[in-house]
Amino acid sequence: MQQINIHALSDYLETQVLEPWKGIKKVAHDEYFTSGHRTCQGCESALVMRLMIKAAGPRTIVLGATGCMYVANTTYYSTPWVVPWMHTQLGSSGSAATGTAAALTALMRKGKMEKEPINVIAFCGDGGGADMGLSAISAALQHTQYNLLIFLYDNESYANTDIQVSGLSPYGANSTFSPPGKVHRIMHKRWKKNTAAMLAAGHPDCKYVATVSAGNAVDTINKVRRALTIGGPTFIHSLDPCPKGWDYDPKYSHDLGELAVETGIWPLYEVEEGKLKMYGKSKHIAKRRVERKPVSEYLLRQGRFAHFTKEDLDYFQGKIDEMWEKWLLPGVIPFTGE
Ligand SMILES: Cc1ncc(C[n+]2csc(CCOP(=O)(O)OP(=O)(O)O)c2C)c(N)n1
Ligand code: SF4
Ligand SMILES: [Mg+2]
Repeated sequence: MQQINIHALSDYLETQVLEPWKGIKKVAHDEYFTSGHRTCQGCESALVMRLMIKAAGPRTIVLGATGCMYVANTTYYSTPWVVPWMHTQLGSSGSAATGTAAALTALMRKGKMEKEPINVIAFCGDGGGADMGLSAISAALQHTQYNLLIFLYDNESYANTDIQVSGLSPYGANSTFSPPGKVHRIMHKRWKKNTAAMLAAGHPDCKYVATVSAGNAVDTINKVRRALTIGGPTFIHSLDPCPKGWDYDPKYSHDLGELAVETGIWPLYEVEEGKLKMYGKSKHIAKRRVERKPVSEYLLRQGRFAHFTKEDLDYFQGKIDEMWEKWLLPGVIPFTGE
């Protein structure tokens, strides 16, 4: 069997250099996620797909795990994707990304394809990515010989199959698996997994991990561009308000994304080659330049928390206060020293 020299493969590790776009006016007008999808009105994840591929550009292959962004975007004979797109199984965004990047590398090495840096992006939902596919994502982030981006769009439930609880659903949220009852008001008692920080801390060779919110569109775009430029396996986690699962009027998707950041529930940051940088309002919160808004301003605008009492709101607020006031790295790493 022919031995493959991993170092020789570095010839094929060139990436596209995608400079950041400084301000909304500089953002390209080209669209690669267009009409033809059937997502709900106000679906933030659909906007996130549009921003993600706008940032990456036309020389990109997108792999999509099962979930809303597969089912609603790839109806027979109709798709919004203008770039090559392939479905992959619910838990396999990590393996599909690694396999695609490896295949491109092999084809270029054998001269069967022209040598060219092609972006490989695999997206997954919170259920498919942070629950079922976590091990495959972890493996992908260790394969430093490949360029790929895993993009997790987090609508905080298994939405496509009618809003079941995932490991990223927030404490207490009403879902089809956790409806509040007369005996137990709070049915979902697990705290949301700290996914981006877990992956950043646990994969020291992964050069780029970031969190985004589409309310901050230019930041979202530029983080995708940075991940693809820096190369190797990278990871981005996006919090996406979902009118159906979160139960609010679709016109408030943007507001809720902003509120998640302003209340400190969703910190915006990036970890590039081990260096942490907070972004936007999260930076001001971390530096204590601005006060966090009360979590009730975010929670009570969503029907999934309509059953919350003062006791539940206080519990939630206490957990968020702890995250910013007691954690080793406020908002990011949850240890406390002696
Ligand atoms: C192995 C497997 N189990 C279950 C399903 C059924 N299923 C399809 S989509 C989905 C929900 C996925 O949730 P998430 O990854 O959060 O994406 P979302 O639907 O929220 O966009 C499930 C359970 C499946 N397709 N494959
Ligand atoms: S259920 Fe939520 S994530 Fe799925 S298409 Fe509707 S708004 Fe988007
Ligand atoms: Mg989901």
